[in-house]
Amino acid sequence: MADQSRDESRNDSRYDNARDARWQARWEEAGVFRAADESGKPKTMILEMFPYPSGRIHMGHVRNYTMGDVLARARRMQGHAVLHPMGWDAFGMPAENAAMERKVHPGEWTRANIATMRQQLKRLGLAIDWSREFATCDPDYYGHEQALFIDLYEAGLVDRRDAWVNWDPVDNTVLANEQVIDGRGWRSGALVERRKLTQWFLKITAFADELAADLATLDQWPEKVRLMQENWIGKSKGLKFRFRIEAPLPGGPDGFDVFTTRPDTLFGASFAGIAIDHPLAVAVAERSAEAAAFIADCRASGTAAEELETAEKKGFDTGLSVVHPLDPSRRLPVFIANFVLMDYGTGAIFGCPAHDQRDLDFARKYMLPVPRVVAAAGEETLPIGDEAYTGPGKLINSGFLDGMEVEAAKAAVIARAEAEGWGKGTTIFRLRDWGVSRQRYWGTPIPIIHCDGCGPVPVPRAQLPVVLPEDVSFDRPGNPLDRHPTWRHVDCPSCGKPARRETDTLDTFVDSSWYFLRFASQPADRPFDRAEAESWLPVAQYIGGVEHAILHLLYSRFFTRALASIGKIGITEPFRGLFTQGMVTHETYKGAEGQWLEPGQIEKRGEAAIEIATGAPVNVGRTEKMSKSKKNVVDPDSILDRYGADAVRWFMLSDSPPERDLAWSMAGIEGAHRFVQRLWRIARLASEGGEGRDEALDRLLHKAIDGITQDIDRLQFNKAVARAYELANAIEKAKPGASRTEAGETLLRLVAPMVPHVAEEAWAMLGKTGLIADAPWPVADPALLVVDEVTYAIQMNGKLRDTLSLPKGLPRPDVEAAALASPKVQQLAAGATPKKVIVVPDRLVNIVL
Ligand code: ANZ
Ligand code: ZN
Repeated sequence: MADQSRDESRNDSRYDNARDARWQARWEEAGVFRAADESGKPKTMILEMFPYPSGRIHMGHVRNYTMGDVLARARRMQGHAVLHPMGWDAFGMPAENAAMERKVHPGEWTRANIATMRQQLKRLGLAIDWSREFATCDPDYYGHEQALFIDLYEAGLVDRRDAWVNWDPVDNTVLANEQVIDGRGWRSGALVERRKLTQWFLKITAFADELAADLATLDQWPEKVRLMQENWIGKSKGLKFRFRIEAPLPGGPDGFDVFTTRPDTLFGASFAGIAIDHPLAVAVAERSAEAAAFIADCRASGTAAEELETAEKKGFDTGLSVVHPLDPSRRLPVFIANFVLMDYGTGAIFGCPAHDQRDLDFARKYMLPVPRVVAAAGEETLPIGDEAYTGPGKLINSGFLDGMEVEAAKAAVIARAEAEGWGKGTTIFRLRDWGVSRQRYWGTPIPIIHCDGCGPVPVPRAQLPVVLPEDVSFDRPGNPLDRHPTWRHVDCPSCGKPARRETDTLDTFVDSSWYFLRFASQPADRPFDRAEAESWLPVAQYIGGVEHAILHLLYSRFFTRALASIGKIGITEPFRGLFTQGMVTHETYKGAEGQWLEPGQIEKRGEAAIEIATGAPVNVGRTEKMSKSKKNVVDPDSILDRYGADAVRWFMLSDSPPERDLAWSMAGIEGAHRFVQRLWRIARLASEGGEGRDEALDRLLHKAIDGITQDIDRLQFNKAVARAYELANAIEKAKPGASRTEAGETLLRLVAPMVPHVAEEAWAMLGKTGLIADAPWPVADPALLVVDEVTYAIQMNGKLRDTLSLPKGLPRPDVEAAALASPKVQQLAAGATPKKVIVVPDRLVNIVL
């Protein structure tokens, strides 16, 4: 087929992108990108975050998958066995919404989208092992996920407990926080209620400490992502202690625990605060209509942490008081306070207004005292104004702590609390257990059966997968699994009596928390084979959007670790390298009536533009992320039709550093298209052959090999592109000859990972046997990389004996060897072996005899 291709294209003056499909078919037939256990080769897994099959591929996907593809192709050429897979994150809400809106089954909608998007991706010529493709909605995939869920359940890493949820009373469903807009359901517009429901949780908090600590080992991750994860996990060290209530409510609790990160400020306490959901607040509200009204009022104005951050501080004085643990003669009033969260720490605090801003705002409003207990030198008598003092200093007005620095005072209070038995040094985390229950149809059924006698019982493994029923209706709101006539009725696997299937499905983030394991190994009878998965993992380079910097990555890290803790896998971190790419953006256009216009509806006239249909002037707006709502999207298919895969790929890599946004422009894609054609012409120049060398071109070529190799290693594709342009320019200017031929052929190999189709075609035209995808990666000759010469002073025992002109940046051993080989040195040394040779790079060598 190579020869045929050569005959057909040999005399063409252009590369015809109709040939893209032929090369794609050729790769597929030859199984070039099948990941195999090629013995002796290093194994490298390159992964881009798998797409949600929403309908069509967008330019963001194109950019993401092109980057991964360049790396995967380069690694193959560099002699690695490469695994570069693709699949579909196929469960989730949009499919159910489509089902409700268009009366189509979510599965049908999803499958159709996958078919479309797979075809689109294939047109890009990605070096993917399609034999490993799967969708998370395949019963085969989610059946294995159910098995893993049961493994975790049996290991005690799954929990079932009550949790507050956002309940939409019209749609009869639980809403995620993002689905609540201004307190109303995003679809129904109904006022959302807070309800307590029994939910399934994965115990991610059991690994909170490790997940935080091991961020330090992820040195190939962006610093900002590690920081975001660290903040999300939110480790705090402090003191947990008990306040005793002086006169408890009859039948009510006699005290409560608080958590503080500032035990040093305990003498500055002027009140205690409890959350509106705190058991003591509930007990107070049972006896006081006023308290109940206050709590209801707080609840109505929102209880999410972000809302409370900005809300006005409000409190209700319970009339109770607690005893100060360091000074039993003092009493502190207890308030129900809106800024205390029930699900952090213990749900209760002591307020120290002088040194905490929220407490200060609160104290000013309720006219509580503001005693200062920490002061910088000279500020001991300075009163606190509107701003709490949170800086360093020494303790004052604090009995036995007076004169201590903050850190010493913290330790002293913790030591005293522990010695006297009223408190303990504690570390807490902001991270919460992962609520995975969704009252939804289109997800992995949770493999549990509820029996009145036995409680929750896991589905026996032999009965997996628990398959979603096909015959469901979406004509009514709520979970179709709940109202299916037969699906939920089963016998208890344990006692055989009639029982009920769990109808909650798993959060789709569970599906994406282990898909890399299934890509690496896909036995039929278990989720993955440990040894095979370990041979590919951890993923050498993971690439995706920064919007997944927290949840998806944290859940994947947790899931891997949880599986490791039960001996299923021997790695704890799934992704060794992580790269977060920028977005693809485009100008926005508005017509005369203020309506959004698509790029295809306008014509640019310099900086200005007109609407093609009407000739009316167009308002050219900001360059923003491509989005359907602003109509500033460019459909990959239409660009592929016109310019071919290589031009699109080249443009995606060329204009911006990959971590930054890339502004789509017609000028950019046209420039990329021109470069693809230039490559073709360069290949034809190379095919002319010739004798004679051109040293300058040789040097430039080897500089390009060295530079492009490093750029690709660092994912700095735009730099690699710039170097390819530089080399192309030089080749076009060079005279025919061996150097030009060599440079042309080598350039093809260097850009093959980026523009694989034209590279294959040209390779074949040049009469090369085999695919360029399989060709070895060029290696730079170090001798051709050195540029300048420098003069070295050669000393013996500190005395100048000779000077040598050597290449700048020459490696130490070479410098040493050159110095020892100098005739003058040889003569003076007279056969003695030097004790030591000191090399100061690019300056001097001192030989100590
Ligand atoms: C007394 C104190 C004095 C505090 C002071 C701070 C400064 P991080 O660092 O985020 O862990 N806190 C504890 N539990 C809370 C809850 N459930 N809702 C709202 N606030 C809570 O913050 C720990 C501090 O946040 C704790 O230390 C507590 O206030 C407050 F000068 O205790 B502190
Ligand atoms: Zn039973």
